[in-house]
Amino acid sequence: PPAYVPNTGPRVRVNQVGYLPYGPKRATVVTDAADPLPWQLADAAGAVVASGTTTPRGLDASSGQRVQTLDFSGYTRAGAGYRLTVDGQTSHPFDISGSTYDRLRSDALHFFYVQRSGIAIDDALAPGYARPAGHVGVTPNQGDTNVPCQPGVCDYRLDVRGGWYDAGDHGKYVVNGGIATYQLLNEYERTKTADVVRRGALGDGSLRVPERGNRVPDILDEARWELEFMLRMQVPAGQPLAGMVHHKVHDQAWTGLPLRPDQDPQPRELHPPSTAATLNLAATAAQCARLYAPYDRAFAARCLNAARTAWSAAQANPAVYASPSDGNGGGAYDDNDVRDEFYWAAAELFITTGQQTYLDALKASTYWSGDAFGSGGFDWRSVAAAGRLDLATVPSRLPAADRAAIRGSVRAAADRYLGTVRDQAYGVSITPDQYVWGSSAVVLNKLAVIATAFDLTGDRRYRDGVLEGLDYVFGRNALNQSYVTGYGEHDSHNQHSRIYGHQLDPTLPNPPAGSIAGGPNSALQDPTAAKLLAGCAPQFCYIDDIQSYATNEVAINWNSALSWVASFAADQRDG
Ligand code: 9MR
Repeated sequence: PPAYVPNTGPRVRVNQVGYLPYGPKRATVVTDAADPLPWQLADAAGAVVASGTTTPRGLDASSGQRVQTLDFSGYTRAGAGYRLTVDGQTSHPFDISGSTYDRLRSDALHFFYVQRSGIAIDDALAPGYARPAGHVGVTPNQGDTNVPCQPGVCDYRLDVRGGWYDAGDHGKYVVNGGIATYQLLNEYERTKTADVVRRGALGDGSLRVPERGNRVPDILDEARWELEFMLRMQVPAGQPLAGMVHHKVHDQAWTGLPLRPDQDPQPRELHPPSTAATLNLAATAAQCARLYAPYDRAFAARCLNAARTAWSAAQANPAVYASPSDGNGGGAYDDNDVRDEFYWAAAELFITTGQQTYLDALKASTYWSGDAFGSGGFDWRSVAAAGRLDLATVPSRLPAADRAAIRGSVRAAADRYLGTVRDQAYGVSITPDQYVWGSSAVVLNKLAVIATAFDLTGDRRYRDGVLEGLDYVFGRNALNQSYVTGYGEHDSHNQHSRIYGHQLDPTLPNPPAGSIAGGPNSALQDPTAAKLLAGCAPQFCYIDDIQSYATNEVAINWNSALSWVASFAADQRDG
């Protein structure tokens, strides 16, 4: 028998949070029945308000289950506490509401505030999460205000305070900080470029951050916390490799759980610069230059200068790779193919400056005509899509014919990803082989591509695909699991984290509402998963246990994906 048998609840699987009145509404039923089954939708009072029959889908490879699907999109009346009944099983309750994603839009961003390093977390802003500033040089901390390099790497020390803790550890990585920052900045920039947006929803006063009331959109305040950190990671002028960016800063050795950041006694070390980290700064600092210009011209200018310096340094040092074995005390985030990072950085610099040199670099890139959208979407290691999406959506001096081709490539990728949502009986945007470390973000980043196709075309098939794809995240899946803390009847809340250690110490909190778990990972890359989940079908390779870092961690790049898609979905309330 398997070592762990999850409680998967009723066999009717729904989005436990809700459905938009004018969005798609589908559910999946686990059943051995071969023929279509009758289904009923009941309101909170138990009255049947809609009914129909299911569609058999056969054996689902992602779960190993026989399943059927049903569609109640035709029912549009808003309300709370609806339930579906099929095959003698009644689903968890859910809402039909235009505000289904409103709270998630801000909660998914609030996660970043609670993850901040270098600042005391204020109980008034984050009740239950107050803690002293982490890594500001107060004992027992040994950084991050005056951090030496690993032996032999450099002779100087840097003040690299601030930024966000990457995930459940206390490390801070420029590769990964980069994609998370990109995604928050793009979430903001989308409010200027897309048609269907709720203006002001990300503006000043929208988030629980200390900077609220400063007349700067709060999402920009949050992203700036990481930008300032990444800027500090740049090798100073006059030093060897000046302009390059240190790959990461973290503890010399792994610490145990739980451990509040301010109590971390480990020595901190700067790891060698890398071309990938340098280009992550070039790209995000170029975004910074255009987006902060209306609010803080000096900061925008500082960003542009850093972006240009980083670009030049990367060109002079195009193949400095982080070592895959540099994984003690922090993640490796290794990547030995930086053609996509060059493309992304060139794209952001070109959009911001309009300068020919960056267009030339784009045209020389393998990604100029090559496919930026792999079957696995995009992630911290594969970032060509980030550049491609921005070239498609942000006004620039790109020649019209080139822009048309780029937009066509976004639509083509969205069509492929949409095909997956349709093929999968759980409506998920990934194929059975794509349940990898951080699969939740693979799902969400594909949805972001589909969403961008909607922004470009207004074609509702794309919008509906995004909304249906989200249902998987909130419970329409083999485990009946909502992967977002505080959302749904059966939510992930024991994610791997040194801060949110409630499972190990009841005086500590669970992750804040709006924190997404990494999600099912067939490779079972931690001892807990390996022991308890051996032999699992892809969707079952997940456990809501704090020890399972390979299936159940929190991370900034996963929450940035959730945040982007949540913001898109919240904008779709009126149909
Ligand atoms: O998200 C990263 C995933 O793509 C890698 O497969 C995995 C192993 O290298 O590392 C993940 O990132 C982790 C990082 O290395 C350290 N901090 C926690 C990150 C999330 O688990």
